[in-house]
Amino acid sequence: MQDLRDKYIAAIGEASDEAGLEALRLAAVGKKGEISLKMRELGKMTPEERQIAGPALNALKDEINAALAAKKAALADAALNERLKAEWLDVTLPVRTQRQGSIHPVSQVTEEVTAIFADMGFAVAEGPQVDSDWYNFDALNIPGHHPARAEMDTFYMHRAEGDNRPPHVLRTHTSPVQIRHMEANGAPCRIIAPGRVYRADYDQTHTPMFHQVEGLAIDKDISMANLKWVLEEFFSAFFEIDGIKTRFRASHFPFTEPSAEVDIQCSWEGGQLKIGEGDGWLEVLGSGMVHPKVLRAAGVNPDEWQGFAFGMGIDRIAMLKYGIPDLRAFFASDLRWLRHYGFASLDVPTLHGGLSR
Ligand code: 2U9
Repeated sequence: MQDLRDKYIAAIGEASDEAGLEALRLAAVGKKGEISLKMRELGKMTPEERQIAGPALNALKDEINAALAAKKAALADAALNERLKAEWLDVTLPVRTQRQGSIHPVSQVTEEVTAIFADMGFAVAEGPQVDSDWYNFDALNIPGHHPARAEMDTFYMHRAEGDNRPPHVLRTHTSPVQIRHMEANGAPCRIIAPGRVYRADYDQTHTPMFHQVEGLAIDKDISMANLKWVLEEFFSAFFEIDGIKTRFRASHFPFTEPSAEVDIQCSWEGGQLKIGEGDGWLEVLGSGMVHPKVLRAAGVNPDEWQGFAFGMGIDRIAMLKYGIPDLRAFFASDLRWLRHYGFASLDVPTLHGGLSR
């Protein structure tokens, strides 16, 4: 027994890894280990012999198990120390000056738009990208039979058989965000809702996911005149050109009455687009006075409140401002493209610091 003890205590002391330690455990106290086999021999002994050998074997087994556990803990400590030595990090190092990642033009333009509207008192509202067809359509005065439902090429969520919840869709515009905002906060309100929207459409000028920003201002006496001023302020700040002219053309949307499509002044000389000069016009936005039915659906009394709404494509205005020719490149995750069109991550656009650095 003394030999067994010395052999295993020495071997455990010398074990250099967990696998070696486990092999020793099996050889000593495993089912067919040497000490276990010795314990089986107890049955063949006389009661007197057993009284001496039994407790001695148990004590030996306990001693070996304790040595194994201690060695296991020591090996784990040593392994952790090795890792800590290899994986240390100096958090006091200065940041890298070389640009690594960059800000996507859609993120940059969303920040720019947010900064400009924040300056005019608009808060940012957000909502779910999957919403019920009530929030996406009915509340916006687009009933079930309305052609706009089909025109918007809606993605419907799959519903299991027997699921009686209302149909859900990937939102086709950010308008449900404004409905939810009015429902929760009532009037007056002044918000923009930027975010992803989805329509089943894919060609040179359409992607199934794109980005919109919509605006909503509700108060007692808001008119189309306020809308025109806000939009002209926005375009001048966004394109960094003073006094951009706008043109309002009568249009029709189910959620606004009256409705107008808005163009900005531009020239097309030598095949090059220049914004804010010349006698051409470029359509950039849809807008109007919020339809009374839409206000009522959102729990706002249209006899008391009125206001304007507008919507535009963020990807589209990003292309115009930064001269990006191909919409699909926005979503191709091509690193060379991102390095070319991306923005420095520490340069946050602000009105006083400059938007498009
Ligand atoms: C509420 C009430 C009214 C938002 C509006 C438009 C006109 C519009 C398009 C521009 C280009 C979508 O990205 S696009 O294809 N949008 O023409 N959007 S008025 O009207 C609202 C929104 C919310 C509660």
